[in-house]
Amino acid sequence: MRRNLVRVLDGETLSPPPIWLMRQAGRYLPEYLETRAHAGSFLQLCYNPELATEVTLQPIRRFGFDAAILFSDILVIPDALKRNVRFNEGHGPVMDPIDEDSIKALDAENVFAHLSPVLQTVEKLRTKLPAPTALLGFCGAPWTVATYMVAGRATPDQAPARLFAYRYPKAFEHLLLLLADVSAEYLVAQLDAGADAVQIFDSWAGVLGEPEFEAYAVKPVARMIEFIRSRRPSAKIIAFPKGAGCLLKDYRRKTGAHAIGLDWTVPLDLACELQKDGPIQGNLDPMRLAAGGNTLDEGVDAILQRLGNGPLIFNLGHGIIPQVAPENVRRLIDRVRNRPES
Ligand code: 1CP
Repeated sequence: MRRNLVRVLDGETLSPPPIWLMRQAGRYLPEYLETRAHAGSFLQLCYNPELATEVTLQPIRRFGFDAAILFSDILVIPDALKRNVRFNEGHGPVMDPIDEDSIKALDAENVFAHLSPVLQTVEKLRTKLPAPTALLGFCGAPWTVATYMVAGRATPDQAPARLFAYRYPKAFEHLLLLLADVSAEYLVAQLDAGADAVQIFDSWAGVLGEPEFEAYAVKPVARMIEFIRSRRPSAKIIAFPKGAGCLLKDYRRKTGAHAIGLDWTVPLDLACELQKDGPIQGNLDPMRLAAGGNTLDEGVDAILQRLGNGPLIFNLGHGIIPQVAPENVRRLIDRVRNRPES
């Protein structure tokens, strides 16, 4: 069966466009909070195929999105690389900050044994999802994952990783290459386990200057996509370089991604230009979803008017925030699927 999301990734224009939302499973849903309380820690939830399957399915049951995204996190890779990742309530992720010597000592040997519960979740999901619902796998882009590994925590601008990369360019490049290779293999494994497509999240691409964007955001993602294509030529890949702005222009050609995820700051004119080269995904401001009402409707209508006549996957420009009322998500989906004639 050719699922709608895959049809758009193949270049088709669908009206209405398929819709899913980044962070569609998560803290804005009461059923998520309940399951999470049973799991113990957030990471235990990620590594429990039964419960991770359940929280992936929750937004599908409630809203009938066109795609489910595997419930996991980009930081399972540093966790599998033994960086002692923890998620402390209210403080975001923390891990042991990496230095030059610990980069040399990184050992990718047992990464796949460690990640096998996540791959079991993908297999389970494919048997439980409704047939028309696409399943998305994902990972973080090497730059974004490296920023957390260097700082050992969330930061507002990834200054520690930017500084580290200038001071220790060789070690930093080694880290990016290792992450690219492990992550590419991980995505191939997710595709083999039943994912219809995969998304590479480069959430921190926007803090890089132009030469650094080329070296740290474009090159490693291009390397990953080349590897994935060499193993699975029909693999469908979405890349989301958040905050890339005008550097988005050559990103698809340089990385080889099928579809480009756009954050909410990307002007619809630029989005239209990018759509001439292939499918795009995005880009409603998550705060419009939180605000609801006419603010939400106007944002949806503007996107559909400008981008609805080309290959589009409707999404937010970044993840749902925990304060969002579930009824706003219902309203968004209804608006996308049954937009009044203008
Ligand atoms: O339950 C909780 O309190 C934990 C909140 C949470 C959730 C629900 C975290 C911690 N991760 C997730 C799940 C998650 N993370 C998914 C699941 C699928 C879905 O979208 O429904 C995905 C795809 C991610 C990806 C992720 N994790 C990214 C890339 C996307 C983005 O938001 O930019 C990043 C940067 C992370 C790191 C991370 N994990 C969690 C938090 C709070 C963060 C961000 C830390 C920061 O502020 O820098």
